[in-house]
Amino acid sequence: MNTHLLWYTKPAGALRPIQLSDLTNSELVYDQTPSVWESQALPVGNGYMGAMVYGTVPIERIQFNEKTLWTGGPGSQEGYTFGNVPGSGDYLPVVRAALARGDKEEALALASAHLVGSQQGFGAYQSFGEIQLAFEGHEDISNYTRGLDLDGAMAYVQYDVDGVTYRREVICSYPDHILAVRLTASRPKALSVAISFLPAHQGATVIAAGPKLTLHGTLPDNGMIYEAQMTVLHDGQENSTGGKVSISADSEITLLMSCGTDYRNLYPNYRGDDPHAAVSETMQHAIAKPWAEILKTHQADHRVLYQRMSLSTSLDDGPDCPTDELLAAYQTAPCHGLETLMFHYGRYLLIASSRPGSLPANLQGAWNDMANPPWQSDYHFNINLQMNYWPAEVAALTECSDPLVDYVHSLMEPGNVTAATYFGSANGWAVNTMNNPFGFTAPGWHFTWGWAPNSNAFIAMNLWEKYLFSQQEEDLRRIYPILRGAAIFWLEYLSADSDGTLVSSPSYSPEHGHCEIGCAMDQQLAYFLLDATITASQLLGEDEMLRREMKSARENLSAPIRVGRWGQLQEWKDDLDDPADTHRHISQLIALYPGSQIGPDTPQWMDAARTTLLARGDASTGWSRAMKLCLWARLLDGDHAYALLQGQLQTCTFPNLFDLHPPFQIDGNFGYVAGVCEILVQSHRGEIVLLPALPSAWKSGRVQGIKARGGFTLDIHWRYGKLETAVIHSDCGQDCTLRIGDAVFSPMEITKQDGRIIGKLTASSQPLTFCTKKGETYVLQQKHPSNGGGVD
Ligand code: FUC
Repeated sequence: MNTHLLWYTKPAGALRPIQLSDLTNSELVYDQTPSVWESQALPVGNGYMGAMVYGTVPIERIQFNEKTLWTGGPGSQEGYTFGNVPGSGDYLPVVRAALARGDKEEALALASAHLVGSQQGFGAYQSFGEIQLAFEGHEDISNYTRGLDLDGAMAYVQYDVDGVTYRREVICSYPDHILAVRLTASRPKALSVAISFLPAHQGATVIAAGPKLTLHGTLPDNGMIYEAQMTVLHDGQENSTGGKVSISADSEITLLMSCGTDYRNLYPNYRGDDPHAAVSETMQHAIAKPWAEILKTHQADHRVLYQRMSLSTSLDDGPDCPTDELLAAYQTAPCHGLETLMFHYGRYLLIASSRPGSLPANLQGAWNDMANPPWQSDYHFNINLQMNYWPAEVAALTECSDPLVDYVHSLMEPGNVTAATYFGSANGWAVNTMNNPFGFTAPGWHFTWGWAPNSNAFIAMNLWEKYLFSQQEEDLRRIYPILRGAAIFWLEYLSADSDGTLVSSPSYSPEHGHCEIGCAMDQQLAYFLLDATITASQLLGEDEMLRREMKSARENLSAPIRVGRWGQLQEWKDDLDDPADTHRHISQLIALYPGSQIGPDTPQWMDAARTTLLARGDASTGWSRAMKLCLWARLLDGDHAYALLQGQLQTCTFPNLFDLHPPFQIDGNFGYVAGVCEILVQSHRGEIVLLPALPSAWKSGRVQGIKARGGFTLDIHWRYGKLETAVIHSDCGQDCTLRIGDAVFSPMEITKQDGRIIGKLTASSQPLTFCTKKGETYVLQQKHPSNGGGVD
């Protein structure tokens, strides 16, 4: 099978509907039937824009988004204060005092009343509209197929009517900043179509003039101006009336669509220019190019990122059958090709939803067809946004995390007001559980999910990882002010507990509780952040005084990791964990993944993490399964990690391979990619470990282009469940420390490019450290290559 292609023999809406009860034993009951949009349509995107292609006949529907089209924020009818409620911070000492005297009920009541934000004007991510293409007479069709080519970044639909083959291709180009649709017919003069724009919001106007349609509107809620222009290039006749453009072409039609809003990510107004000029200019550039050039530029741009990695986990990928059938069959007969396809799909989705200059990927990436999407399709900082970017560095898509760096930077100014308003920090910055692109940094409007001071540190972890992988000073300089501001927040927010140690108070383990002092996640993230910022300041030779303060705070933190009475890793400072608890958040294991405080050299903590994970069980919602996949990989248990991976495909994946929470939430797609990478390579504890958690089911395989911290790119080949060869490219000339697990046949040798042997490694031997030169390649292979002995 082609592991870079999703394909179907029916349009969206005609696949067998999914019964959620069949799919998931999720703890969140979601009683809506999944929509065709979320479960069957296919996504294209260029970071700025996203579109979902239905592949329907006789009317094709292409629903589209532009990432900045949001209700809420400044100018919102409801009013907007960035969520901040002045005076809230007066209650911080009062809540702390209640906790200090052990009155948790009183602390929770006070916190619920006062340590909350205002929901006013939070807003939601919006659908922009839909392009409809009506093909008269295309009722009786045959040989229907549609698909999404991940390598070519193109959705397509093809079918026959009366002996003519019709094909449409849809792309969303980053270099040209447009959506483009190409229509062809195999017989001259057989192609005609009526094209219309359906705006998602009332009050928008659509004007058709010549070959052009313009959709223009202002969101009633916040006055945001939006505009989309579509130009139809063709070689036939056109007729534009009643908001539609009808074309009868000789052989081909190309639609180009550009759209934008007057949003600008600039505090405090978040408004820029009317989008008309920019949208028109983009269109002018695009219409000057033939389709072939637009396509070529688009695919070349996409492939620079997409082709950096390749993966196969088996000699036999699986049958060449439609993706929905493959997924259905996976319930009983898992095929490795689908596992690989899901991996490539996650990489594709990140490229399509996060490119330099765009807003970051939100809860649904770039795709939403509603006015009130689940959780506003916002930026959630208590796991979801972080998970979106977990694959970015290790899966060689570092450019895709650029929007995250810019975005977090933009939170510092509004976040400083929130830090001062709620957390007693005049000089730091904060963000909490939920955030919109208008600087909403306040706690959420319910304390029990909305209070999340650790969010700044948690997202800083993604940024720090960017530097750990790239080793570029430029990255370090970009992220340092963000880390520094977050570290200052913690220095000012931390308070002394009765035992004299520094704690986060109040703290609330995400979505789980209780109102406590020093929950594990807060303490672990404070530790991580201080530690990383100390290192960063040392590397840059800056902030010596501050560094001293950070060191002292780090040493005085209440222990971030504690082992409790049933051998579990404690979620709270007090030993409160319930062994029967199966909550989806496992925030106390952040130190295992994505953090790095827990590792094989801390066996007691590894055991405790395992005990916790076993108690929580495998069943869960989409993102939580993906997180458990990453965690089991870090516990070096490949078979358990694989069980999670399989479970995600069996219970949390729609036929279009979107992850479901339910409903659709994209974090699980990204967490899946990160988890597969953790299975193949780990590098979070100062050494590169090859195949640390290889599932026994993945007998033979190859991964190319995977990244390791320290600036290395690896190609790894395994056979019979054992490492065959590894090629290590040194991207920045750092020393390399390499370890191989038990999955090797015989002693292995590492050689330089010139063939000289650097050293030997055997199963479970000590790691080998060697110098590398930037740009050079090092090869690890068996000393006496085996000719097998097992079964592939
Ligand atoms: C977190 C999770 C929920 C959901 C929401 C968008 O708060 O606890 O399960 O994923 O984000």
